[in-house]
Amino acid sequence: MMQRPPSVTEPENVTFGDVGLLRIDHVGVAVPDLDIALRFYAETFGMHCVHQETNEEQGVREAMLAVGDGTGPRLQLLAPARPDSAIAKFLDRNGPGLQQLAYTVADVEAAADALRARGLRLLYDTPRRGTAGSRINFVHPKDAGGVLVELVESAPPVRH
Ligand code: V0V
Repeated sequence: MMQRPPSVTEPENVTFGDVGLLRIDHVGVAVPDLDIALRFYAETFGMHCVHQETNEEQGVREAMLAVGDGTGPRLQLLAPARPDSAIAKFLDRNGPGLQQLAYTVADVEAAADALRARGLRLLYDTPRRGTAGSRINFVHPKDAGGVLVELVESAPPVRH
């Protein structure tokens, strides 16, 4: 007789899908120095940078690295642009390492509302500007199992 795996649970009153997570967008790693980290990831893992920018509001210098054929989730390197930034604080407390897990969503406001309705704290009342014109919000890590969860709505494609 088939036995149900003991790890499978059936949460009650959960409507799957209304948060609208589409896929893992990127994993964010805090690094003290962006240029040194870019060189390390290129020389060690053969990853190449597909986008780089400074986000003044977030106080970060950041780079997106493609993995393999570049169609999957990316690695985001995050270096502090000023000493009072979230990344500087993270580095002071933890040192370099995994800082966030980001999911692609179609509608960041709808995703944030669905998570608020479940009692999770979103860091911003309204979305802020993320990489490459995306709109972003975050779930407080204390409400998401110790993981800083980012929601990313990509910028619409540019029409020529
Ligand atoms: C803090 N904590 C974390 C954490 N940061 N836990 C897991 N992952 C992290 N990244 C824990 C910390 O160890 C404490 O635990 C507790 O949370 C402290 O909470 P708090 O006092 O409320 O907050 P702070 O001051 O430590 O700040 C944490 C938050 C901050 C998450 C609120 O980093 C923030 O606002 N982050 C969102 C913005 C951000 O990360 N920007 C940089 C990436 P104990 O000790 O109490 O147990 S910008 C980006 O991703 C962009 C532009 C993009 O993707 O497009």
